[in-house]
Amino acid sequence: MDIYGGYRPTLENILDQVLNRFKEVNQLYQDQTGDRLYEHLIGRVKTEDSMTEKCQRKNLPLSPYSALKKNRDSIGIRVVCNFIDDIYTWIDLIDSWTSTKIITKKDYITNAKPNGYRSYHLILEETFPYQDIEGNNPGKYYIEVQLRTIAMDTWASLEHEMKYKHQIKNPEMMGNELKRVADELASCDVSMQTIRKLIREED
Ligand code: 0O2
Repeated sequence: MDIYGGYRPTLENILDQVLNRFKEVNQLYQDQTGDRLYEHLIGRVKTEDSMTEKCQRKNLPLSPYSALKKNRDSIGIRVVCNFIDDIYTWIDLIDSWTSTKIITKKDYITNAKPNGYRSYHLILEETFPYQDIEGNNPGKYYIEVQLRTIAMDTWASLEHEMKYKHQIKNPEMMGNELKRVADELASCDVSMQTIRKLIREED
């Protein structure tokens, strides 16, 4: 069964447009200030298997409506920044986009998850000139945006890898170790931020 009900090309198209917008904003910021607002940017339409698994996990019917409306991360973007401040600059910028509505904000940077996961998550709602699953045209689509520093991203990638690909023999010890590393990396992020501030004050 096609969990996206034929909408995948539309989702890919929207993803491209949103990625281009982030690239343009970054370029404009760089032209104006000399600094980049992200180190790298990635995006994906969630795979059919992953969306199917998520619907099953949440006890949702396996339907395009569940995939596109009940779940709001069919389109996902990850903005990996050099410094913590850049994440909050992005949030202010996105907040100012008149065509985009931020419908949820989850600040796992100020409030890290108990396992040490840090990131800032937004769900955006935006109208595009394509019919949506409810028959509206222009249609409403959701985009999940994850904003992180390089250090947060490194941790999340390794933690994800270990959690899903390895049979952990001592999960409690590994969990404690991962949490310790997450806290050390968070402390490095704060130090790097302070160094940048000091360098900027010298200019
Ligand atoms: P994938 O394959 O990365 O897309 P929701 O999505 O709202 O139904 P939840 O848990 O409320 O579920 O959303 P939340 O907290 O915003 O987190 C969703 C995404 O954040 C996950 O997507 C992961 O990408 C990432 N994430 C959250 N917690 C962790 C964590 O502890 N470790 C790592 N490595 N990533 C995390 P998916 O759909 O799980 O997977």
